[in-house]
Amino acid sequence: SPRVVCFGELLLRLGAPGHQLLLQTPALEVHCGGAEANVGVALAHFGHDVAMVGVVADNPLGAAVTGQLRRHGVDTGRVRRGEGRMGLYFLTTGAGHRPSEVVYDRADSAFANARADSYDWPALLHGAQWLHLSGVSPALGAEAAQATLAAARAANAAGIKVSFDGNFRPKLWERWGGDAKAILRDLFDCAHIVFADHRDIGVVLGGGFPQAEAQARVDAAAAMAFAAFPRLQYLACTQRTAHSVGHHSLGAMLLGRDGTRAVAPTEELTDIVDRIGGGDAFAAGVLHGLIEGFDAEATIRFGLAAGCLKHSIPGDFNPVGVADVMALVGEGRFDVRR
Ligand code: KDG
Repeated sequence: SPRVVCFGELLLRLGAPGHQLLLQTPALEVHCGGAEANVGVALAHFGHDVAMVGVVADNPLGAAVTGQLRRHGVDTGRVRRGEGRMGLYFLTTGAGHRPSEVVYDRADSAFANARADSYDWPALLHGAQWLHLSGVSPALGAEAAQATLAAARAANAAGIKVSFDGNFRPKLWERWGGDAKAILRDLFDCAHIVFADHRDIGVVLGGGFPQAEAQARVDAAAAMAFAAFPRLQYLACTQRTAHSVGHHSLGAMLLGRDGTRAVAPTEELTDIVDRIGGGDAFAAGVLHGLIEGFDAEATIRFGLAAGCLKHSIPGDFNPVGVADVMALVGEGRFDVRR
């Protein structure tokens, strides 16, 4: 049985090639994505047993995406076919001072259409140690929100640790008018670790955080989260400053209820090829550290290194192994000795 189960929507991404605008040329590059699937693929490449739970369209597109996931080592036996279409997103990659742009085209997808009571969570989670969820799924509609919550609660009942990536997507919530604050709050309440910064915590717990230095704001947000959610043990986040589309500074923090506070030194990312999925690669890296029993310092450095590597790889997935991440760590900047 799988060690990690990821639940979420599988998406097709259609991107304008290079730095072109959408439909500037007749070509589109096809990649697979979906935040939770991205985490699953990264973990599979780190050598973990990962299974995906989800619903895809009953057509060749659904089969193709499922096949891609399988080829990356993810168990797709729990991905079923359902009524509805594959969700798409269109990507225009920015350059210089022109920002990237994402257009969602995913209403009525097989995943969004699936009824909450169509998942048998005890069976789907059987034998797992971790369940990874994100704020994307509950943003898709009432049934998807209920399904995500049912998954989290079933995991709690079975003693399976829940990893929750805030991934707040206002564009999706606005479409159906869901109560993001209340629903995300219930999900945070089930989590052992959240990937969230002060903005995500602000959405669920309210509270503007003082215009303090970035790390101090995360400290304040984490303290609020640990007080509000007794089950929560860890909060991890990256801290990003975008200088231009191709040049970002990226740091990361891991905070623990027990007072753990690990900060990975900020990296300069120049010549960014593709930043999409960077947060998912980071989450997978942190989960790898926790699963393997790295200390907090090593965990956050591994997570940040994994996230940084993703920026050099086209597509959503981060198909790199532990050795690739360690090689980056081994350059001295990411010192991950146990
Ligand atoms: O984290 C990457 C995701 O943003 C991408 O795969 C698309 O899942 C997606 C979403 O809903 O934004």
